[in-house]
Amino acid sequence: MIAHNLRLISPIAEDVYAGLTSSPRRLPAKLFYDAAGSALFEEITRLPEYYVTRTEAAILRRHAAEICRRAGKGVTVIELAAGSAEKTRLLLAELLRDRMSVTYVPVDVSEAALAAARDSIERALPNVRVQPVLRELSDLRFLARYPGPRLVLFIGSTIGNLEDDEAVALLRGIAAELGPQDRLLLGTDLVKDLAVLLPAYNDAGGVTARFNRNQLARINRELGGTFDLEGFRHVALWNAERSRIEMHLEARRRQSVRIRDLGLVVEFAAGERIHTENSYKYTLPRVRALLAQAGFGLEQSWSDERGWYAVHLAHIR
Ligand code: AVI
Repeated sequence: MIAHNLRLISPIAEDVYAGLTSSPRRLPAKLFYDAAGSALFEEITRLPEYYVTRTEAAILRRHAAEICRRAGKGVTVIELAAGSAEKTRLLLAELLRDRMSVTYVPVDVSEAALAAARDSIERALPNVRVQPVLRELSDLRFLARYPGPRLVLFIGSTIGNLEDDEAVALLRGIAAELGPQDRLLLGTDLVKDLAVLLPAYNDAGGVTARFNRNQLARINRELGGTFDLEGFRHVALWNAERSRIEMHLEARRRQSVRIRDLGLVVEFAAGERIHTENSYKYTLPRVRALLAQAGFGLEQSWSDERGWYAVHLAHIR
């Protein structure tokens, strides 16, 4: 089957075909975020083990005034991979202290997440004009449509789900659209004790396992797959060499899965894994280096007392 045919079948067909026929097998993390996966991710953000969201929110709450002062008064706020935009409210509320209205542009691949973001922001902050944009982050030229000064948010540790070269390419794409008045606010998770890291990706209630398996459920729903979800074990491990948490789905037994719309049968050996996600954990020098490679200078970083997470304000150089 040839690639352009696959694209016609479904937007996920090409990635699924390429990933499941590669060795080792893999599926791209963006496959998590259909409506069901986005809802599961929201559940993850509220788990006691998942410190990421809570820690970032605390940093934003504590430093909102300074972040907004440095970003400038009249900014348009554009949030990449916005999700439910829960934490962004803290910044928008702060901006509204000095202004009658703020324009907020959440950008995401999930229509459901954008609708939820719009509803919750409009309900909580009626003076915020929400202008959702449904798209992937591969082409950022649309940023030029919005009046400056702009504050581009890439928070939630989303950068951690990208490889370094992808992260730098994305940051470069942002930098290319920004002027000297504009700012980037970047949220990064930091390297920490494994006793904290591992449970965050393997919670006792099994929500992360369901989130992981939703990739298989989605293939069943959208491409006529026959994955038995219970036939795959959720695996989260720390790769010290690469400084990342990896998530995999491991076949509990030998099995054969048919994916009708791809005309594909995949044979899994017992113990064979599908690599579904990387979540990189950074140090401050590494963040500074990534930003520098993309043409950004670091203006200020804020962290929590335990040094688990950091938020960075950057400008183009
Ligand atoms: C969206 N992203 C930052 C999450 C993370 O922590 O890497 C996705 C996630 N995967 C498992 N739990 C949460």
